Amino acid sequence: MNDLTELYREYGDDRLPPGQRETSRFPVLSKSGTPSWDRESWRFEVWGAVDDPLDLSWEEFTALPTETQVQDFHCVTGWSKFDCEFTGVPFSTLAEEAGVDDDAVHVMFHAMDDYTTNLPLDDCLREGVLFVVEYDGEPLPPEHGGPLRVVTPHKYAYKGAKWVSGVEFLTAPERGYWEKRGYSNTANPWEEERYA
Ligand SMILES: Nc1nc2c(c(=O)[nH]1)N[C@H]1C(S)=C(S)[C@@H](COP(=O)(O)O)O[C@H]1N2
Ligand SMILES: [Mo]
Repeated sequence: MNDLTELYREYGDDRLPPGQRETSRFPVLSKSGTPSWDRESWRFEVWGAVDDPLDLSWEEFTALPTETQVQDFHCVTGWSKFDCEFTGVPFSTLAEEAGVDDDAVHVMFHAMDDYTTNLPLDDCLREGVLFVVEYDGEPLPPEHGGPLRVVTPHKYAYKGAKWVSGVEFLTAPERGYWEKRGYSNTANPWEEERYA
């Protein structure tokens, strides 16, 4: 088990970012409800500035090596949940599988509910960025993004796409769903980068 709860030290003195309150619940925030999926037709794709685009079935995806991490979760609406146990495939593992091009600088995550969110490639390659399949040792609940979601402990949680279906590597920055609608593009919780 990898403990990432000390990650805040890079950004500030307090584990709880400014303007946040701690909750023990795990609230659900979705722009448009929980999409349905089935194991047979589910696909996960990687495309764009890569040598080997991927198109994986659920069986193929879950054959990738996973790790379990404990990390904190910060929602831009003001709550933080400490000590979430997530099991998943590190972003860096998928990047290696796909062979990211030298000119890739940015990433767009795509989700089954037509949500998108973007991050610089460097931010994605950090240890805490996981494609999560389990929460607290159980399959990720559908309302929290099951079967597969992204988590980004160094950013507000809108940078982590629930129901993620694909990753696009880009040679120039682009903005995702909330980033186009007034949320901060950079989303650092310790700088309170909430709205642009
Ligand atoms: N696909 C998708 N991912 C999403 C969202 C969404 O609406 N659709 N909402 C984002 C927002 S604003 C937050 S705060 C977190 C909430 O995750 P939770 O519902 O598990 O708490 O998911 C993020 N990822
Ligand atoms: Mo959010």
